[in-house]
Amino acid sequence: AIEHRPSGPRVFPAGFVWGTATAAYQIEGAVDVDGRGRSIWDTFCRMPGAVARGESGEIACDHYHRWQEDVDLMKELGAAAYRFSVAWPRVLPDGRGPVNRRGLDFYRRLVDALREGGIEPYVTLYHWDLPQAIEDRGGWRVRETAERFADYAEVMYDALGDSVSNWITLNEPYCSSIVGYGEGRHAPGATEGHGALAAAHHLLLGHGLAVTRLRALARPGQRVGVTLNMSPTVPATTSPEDAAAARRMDLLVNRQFTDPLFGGSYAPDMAETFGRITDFSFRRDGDLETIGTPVDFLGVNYYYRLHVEAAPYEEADPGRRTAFDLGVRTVTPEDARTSGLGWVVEPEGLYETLVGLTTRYPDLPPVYITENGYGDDGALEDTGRVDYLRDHLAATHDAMTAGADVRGYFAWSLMDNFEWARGYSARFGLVHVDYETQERTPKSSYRWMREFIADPVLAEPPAGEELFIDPV
Ligand code: GBH
Repeated sequence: AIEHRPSGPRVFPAGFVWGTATAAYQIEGAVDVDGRGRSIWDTFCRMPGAVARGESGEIACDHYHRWQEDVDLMKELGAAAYRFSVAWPRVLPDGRGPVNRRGLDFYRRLVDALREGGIEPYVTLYHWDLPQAIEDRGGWRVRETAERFADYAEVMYDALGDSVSNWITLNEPYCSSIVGYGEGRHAPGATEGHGALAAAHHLLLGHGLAVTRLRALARPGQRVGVTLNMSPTVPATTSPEDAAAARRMDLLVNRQFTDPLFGGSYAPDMAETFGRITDFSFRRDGDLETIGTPVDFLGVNYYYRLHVEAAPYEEADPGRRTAFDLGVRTVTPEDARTSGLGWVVEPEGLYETLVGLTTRYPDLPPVYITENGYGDDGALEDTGRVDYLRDHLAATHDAMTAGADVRGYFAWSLMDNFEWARGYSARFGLVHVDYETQERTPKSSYRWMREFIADPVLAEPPAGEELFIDPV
């Protein structure tokens, strides 16, 4: 164990990057405007039962038209950075071939406004909205999609490379592959074992190819990274069965991605765990080298830990009782602190993630927390969100004291938005959005964050109180 006990207030270093994050399909709306092509999320949202109440990102926050107001909210917050994603089908309506100039113009306007406002853009190239035309050719199941992604990355660098210095290839390849092609809970809604693992591999490959292309074009000081969602797993009991179940879950969510990206090898237990559903025929010589192409930073999205117990098929998580039956069930520990959505709130999991990555991968690049946030039903007096942010910032600082090289933090999210399969009922914003009027109203958390960014220090809690509980 690493000693990290804080003494005195937690002071974040000068130059630490503060920002907020969003994603194209969750905020833009305007799905049929200016020549945008269709994405797999446009299709998925029309599948009966796929999204709560049949909602979709068709209008969302109408950010495509209201971006100036949203940039003003960021300026007022005092954030030095903003992480957003580009909708691939806005730029390449068929996923490849002719470029849609009007789509590019939107991102040009946005980037110019950000820079004028002193806000550094962090651009995610892929936050789940695959062009439907690419899905029709097999989507991430097929190798060709990795090549098309690298081509698209180059189109974006040509268009914005003069003004954007921070590029993120993928957001959460775990969700795009396992949740989308394996568990069927995200677009394209498939429940395939081999297909989902092939998708994970091709996403990693596409990332590596894009890094190589972007690196070849980049000017000095420009950087390329990738964002992963990290959820440490905890066995529910001390039984060896639960320990093994937690390890399978850790492989599925975390190590499947981090080992080839930063450890130079596929995770050693891939064959043992997934050998029944795939022969890994999608792997080719040289892929591992491409996937492991060094990056300038790792983006970590952290929300929760997963408490796992072994379970027979009939009792496994319903969402995972697909081609991905891993014999696991996630449980909420008794007395757990939970968010407005029932998610376990455990800042020590963020500490564990940051210190764990640092320990496990000696060549780990600097880390940015590219998402961290709290979901609820949208109260303006969102004390639960303030507590969540404060405690996770404390955990981040403690991880830095313990040796983790963390350079920035992006709160998810600037404003309430389309929360994927949950639709609009789950809200993560620092700013409330009224979807009838599109009125934006800052919440308590927005004001808290503004004060914190202006003076990023967490005072010591009074005796007897705790700012995030020490990890063991
Ligand atoms: C992030 O994913 C996403 O990057 C971001 O777009 C999203 O808004 C944010 O989290 C908040 O959720 O079966 O439909 O309940 C975090 C990882 C993985 C969490 C999928 C929710 C369950 C989907 N997510 N998970 S569902």
